[in-house]
Amino acid sequence: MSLTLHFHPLSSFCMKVLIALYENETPFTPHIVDLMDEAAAAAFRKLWPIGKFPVLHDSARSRTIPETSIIIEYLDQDYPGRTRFIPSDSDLALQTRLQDRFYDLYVHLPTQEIVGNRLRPADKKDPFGVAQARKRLAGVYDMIERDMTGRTWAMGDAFTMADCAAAPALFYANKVMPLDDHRNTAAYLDRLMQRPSYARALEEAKPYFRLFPSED
Ligand SMILES: N[C@@H](CCC(=O)N[C@@H](CS)C(=O)NCC(=O)O)C(=O)O
Repeated sequence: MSLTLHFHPLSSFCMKVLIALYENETPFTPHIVDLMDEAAAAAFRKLWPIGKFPVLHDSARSRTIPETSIIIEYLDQDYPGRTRFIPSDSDLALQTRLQDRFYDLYVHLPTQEIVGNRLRPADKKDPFGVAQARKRLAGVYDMIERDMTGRTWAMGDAFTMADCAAAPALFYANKVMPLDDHRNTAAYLDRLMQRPSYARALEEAKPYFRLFPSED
């Protein structure tokens, strides 16, 4: 088994890659990184000085691959399975990458901003940043609601990298700003949560959910 994933089960971006690995039952060695542990964090930064996880290491090719979208593209290219994450048609591939960027940058990052603010000390809160993030989420919820009309997955009938990105982004976004009357989006999130690959990642994260900050 040449692949090792350095990750944490509670981390939303790590879930994105776990979904891709579980979709194709790709064998890998899981290595849980506790960033609160100084030695573990220092060892992890040697692998990827930016210090954000997940990071995939492939000992067969001596490659260290950071960044979720790049990891999923790498898996699709070098360890393909029954679920193809990037369509072979070049236009559809571009649209898939756009959807992936959309969920990462405009759903996932504002959600991270809101959660991150909850973890800040009382005198270091950023209410303006949180208000901006909530405004961003409100706008993108409306866009997703329109886009998901009559669609099963982000790209239509096929499950792709865009859905790997959407699942944890929408899961945590819904926790900090409920989807409420965005019915197509809520139904899409339900489908994502029932997808066996994501259901498994959520099940494995359960023991850590008590660490999620639920209050602003
Ligand atoms: N653009 C990165 C984002 C990864 C990311 O933000 N990971 C978070 C966990 S969800 C992290 O490592 N946070 C710890 C830190 O920033 O110190 C990717 O797609 O891999």
